[in-house]
Amino acid sequence: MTSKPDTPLLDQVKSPADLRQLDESDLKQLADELRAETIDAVSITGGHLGAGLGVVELTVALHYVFNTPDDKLIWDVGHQCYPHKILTERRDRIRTLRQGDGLSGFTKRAESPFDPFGAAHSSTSISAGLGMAAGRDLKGGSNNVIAVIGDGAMSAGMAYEAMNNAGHLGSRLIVILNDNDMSIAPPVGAMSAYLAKLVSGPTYQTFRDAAKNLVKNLPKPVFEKAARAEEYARGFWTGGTLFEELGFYYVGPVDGHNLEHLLPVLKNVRDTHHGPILIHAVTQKGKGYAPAEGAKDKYHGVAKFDVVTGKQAKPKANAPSYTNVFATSLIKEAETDDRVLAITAAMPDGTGLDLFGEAYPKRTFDVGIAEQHAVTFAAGLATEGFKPFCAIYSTFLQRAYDQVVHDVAIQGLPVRFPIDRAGLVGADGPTHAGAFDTAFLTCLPGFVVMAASDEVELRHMVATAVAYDEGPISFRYPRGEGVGLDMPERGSVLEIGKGVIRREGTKVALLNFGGRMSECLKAADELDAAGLSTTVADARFAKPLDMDMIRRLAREHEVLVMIEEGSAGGFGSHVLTRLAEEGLLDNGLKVRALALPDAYLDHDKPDAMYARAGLNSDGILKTVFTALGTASVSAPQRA
Ligand SMILES: Cc1ncc(C[n+]2csc(CCOP(=O)(O)OP(=O)(O)O)c2C)c(N)n1
Repeated sequence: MTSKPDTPLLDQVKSPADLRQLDESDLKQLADELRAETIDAVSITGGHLGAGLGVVELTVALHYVFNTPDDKLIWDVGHQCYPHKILTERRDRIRTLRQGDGLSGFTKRAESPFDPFGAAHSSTSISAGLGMAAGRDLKGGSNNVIAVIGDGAMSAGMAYEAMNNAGHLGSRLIVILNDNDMSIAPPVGAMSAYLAKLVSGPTYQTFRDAAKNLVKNLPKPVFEKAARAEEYARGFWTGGTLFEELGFYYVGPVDGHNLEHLLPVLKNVRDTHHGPILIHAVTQKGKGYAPAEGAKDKYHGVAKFDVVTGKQAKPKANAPSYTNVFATSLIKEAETDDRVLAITAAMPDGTGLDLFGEAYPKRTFDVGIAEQHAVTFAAGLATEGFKPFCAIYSTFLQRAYDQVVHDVAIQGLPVRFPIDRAGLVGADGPTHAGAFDTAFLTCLPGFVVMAASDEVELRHMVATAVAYDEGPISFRYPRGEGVGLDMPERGSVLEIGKGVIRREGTKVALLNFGGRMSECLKAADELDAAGLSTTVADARFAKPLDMDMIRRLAREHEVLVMIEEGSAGGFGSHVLTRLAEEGLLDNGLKVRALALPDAYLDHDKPDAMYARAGLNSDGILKTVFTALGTASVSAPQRA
């Protein structure tokens, strides 16, 4: 394709098929335009920026060399895929990223054939890719499968499980290790140090390429012998790599921003027929945009921003975030109890444990993206008499469920689980929703399960978790800021399994578990105004349940509604079971359980998502009126 003068090349590229018509010499310009387009789009939508900027050249090179979507390209986590989306028929919608009805901020199968695998949680790409490669082999296919995985994602066990299996299966699979020496925070651990060593080693790639080209031209028997010698030389020169020990052919390190280096390497790999191959590409997070390159987190996740200055439009908060309240509460508790420890799985900023780490560096452990290990590591600390707070977002705790059950709960070990991002989280969508923790923890014998209904309650729950040493205990709290209450200096220890009545009424009882309390209070105001005297109770505990309080609510009201920002099978389900067991449903009590719907809700503004889920004051009112059979009477009063 010849480029029209003054027309951006990007305008000529709707899909990778167009890209492949360009001359190789045009690709640098295309990459520059793609980078500018990515920056401009994210300045409008907010979202993940640094990771995408680091893979612009890689994205161009991969789609140029490989025949996507027949060749399968899998992005680990998927947060770096915005340039990929722009090149794969989605440029016209790129400014809808992460908005309601817009493009997802991650790869998503339903969105495009160019996204062969959905992601958002890390370290799945090699497993998924190997499955695709094995499936292809069974079908007698010949397409390529390429998994791009970051050095941060490479800290999770799953990546090694996959490589171990790949080395054994021997299927043709291309893994690109995108090594930018960053996770969200600087990477931790021996693997990160090992990669740094590989990168800083001699530029043996040149030596090796030369050796390889040489041996290829030899007659077959001599070639075979020399190839073995080349393998030997490689090991001799580099000391071998861990990847080679696992059965991968290791290529690299290569400069992931230099198309002149990348293209020949990718073509070579495409045209040779090895089993599993790992290309070690070295990139820079935030590359090509000065404010990102200079930022501590390399602009991992950003709000809307000004492209010229890089200044982000963070709205002014009216109250401290729940995350901040958790961190400051734990710091306070740790002052008087030196057994309090904190553990994060590569999320020091997100969990607030960066603050705890500043106050108590020796009592803080960042274990890398390794939630399973984090939980069992915490269990080990608990056996030594410590009080580990294993702070993992609701969605990422899913990955460590067997560790929670087998290593913590069955042994009754007092590990504390602060569970941030409970409920719907907005722009990150269904993969990040904190939907299931209440359901998957309340079914475990001996677990204490709490949820904070506001930031003061959270402070109390931190104090309660410090004091509770009899077994595992969790407390969940939502994303975002609290409701703006005056905070006590220290939290009070709550009585285990006791709720609290927030306001007394006579006809309707709203029994809330967690962050929907302000919506309950709003609904109660409206119900009172409609002549329906309403009680609002804060359950505090989903396990053990406060059956004294629940019995009272059931006996003294006509309607009882349970509300929680979690899936069915959680708090409301347990209350219903107990009410049924005790015969409290036999006397005409109208009971409803409001939870998240049985669906994966697409990304949107949190309020819009909660409205869709029926978990706002309107939803509560509708439920009460429907239960009473008075929906048509109340509607005009509310308008
Ligand atoms: C299981 C899991 N834990 C935590 C996260 C949060 N997270 C998203 S991206 C990221 C860092 C990934 O680092 P890396 O793989 O090096 O990619 P980079 O952003 O540097 O390109 C983390 C910790 C996640 N997505 N999945």
